[in-house]
Amino acid sequence: MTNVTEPSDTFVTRTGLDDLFKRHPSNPILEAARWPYSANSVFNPGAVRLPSGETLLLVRVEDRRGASHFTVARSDDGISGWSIDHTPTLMPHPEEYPEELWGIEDPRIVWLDELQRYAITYTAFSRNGPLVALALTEDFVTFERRGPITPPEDKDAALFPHRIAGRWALIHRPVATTANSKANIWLSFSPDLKHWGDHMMLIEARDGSYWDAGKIGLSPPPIQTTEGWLMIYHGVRHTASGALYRMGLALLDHDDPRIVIRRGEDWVFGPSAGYEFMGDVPNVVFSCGTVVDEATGEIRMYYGAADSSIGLATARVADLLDWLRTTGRDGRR
Ligand code: BMA
Repeated sequence: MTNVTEPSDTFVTRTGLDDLFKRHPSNPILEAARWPYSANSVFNPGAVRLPSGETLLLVRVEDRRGASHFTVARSDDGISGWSIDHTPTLMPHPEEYPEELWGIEDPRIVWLDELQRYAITYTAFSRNGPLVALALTEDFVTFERRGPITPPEDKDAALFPHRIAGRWALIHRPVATTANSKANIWLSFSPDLKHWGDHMMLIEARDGSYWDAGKIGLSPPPIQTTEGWLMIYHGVRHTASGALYRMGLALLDHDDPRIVIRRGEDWVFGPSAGYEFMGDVPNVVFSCGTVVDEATGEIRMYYGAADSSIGLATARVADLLDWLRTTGRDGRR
């Protein structure tokens, strides 16, 4: 007879968790030191694969004042040989868009078939606080700004690529004005990309010691899979040495994304490499874009490391879904 408690099945299935995402050996793949013009840091890029097969990153570049803008970087293989615009691609334009006074940040890109254009939802930052703004583009050369689509404080937003039951749907992250400033993920609907309503809380930050207690937000745009919309979201843990940003998974119903089918309890990707531990904001991995190779089922996640450089991590979509199926829980909590 022994009193030693056997590990539970749940524990056993959690081993090997670190292998879900694999860091690329040439990480960080993009850094300010290799930028064609003076920049403090390059991070949190939106990502898309163009019809030509090229990977395009819309990179958040922070200048030495502290304000951010976006610059396009293109690569044939999505890993190396980046061709970077020699001047900023999209600058804040506070004269016409005062909400961009202190910069534009964290773009999420989605191709909208109906409009035949890419939609970029990004954070516009000013003394009124961060809010979500929308711009449309065909070619990442000229952009049509549609202005703010949410009031502050709100960020971490992405559209779904097509209408759902006749309306556009937006995932975003408003911050509550209650004493604890709890920040949950919300879903809103619009007939025209301008007027938004039927707001509902989609996924709630957990409590206590959880990695995603108190503050969560969408990371890349939702990813269409055979089992529903795969959502990679970030969670923030407040520690004695500051905020710790990690990412976890949830799955939304394909036809009705108000339904949360599964939510993982553990984080699946967190800082562990030197360039993620050290930088302007240590202990941060933060993704705004993925590219999925339909033929191989591989997902490439581009992410900001320590708000300083850009890393690439890959996983198999089937493994992420399998992990959610075996270890996830039902529902939004
Ligand atoms: C979040 C966002 C990200 C940033 C992260 C860590 O609130 O503003 O742009 O990477 O904080 O600083």
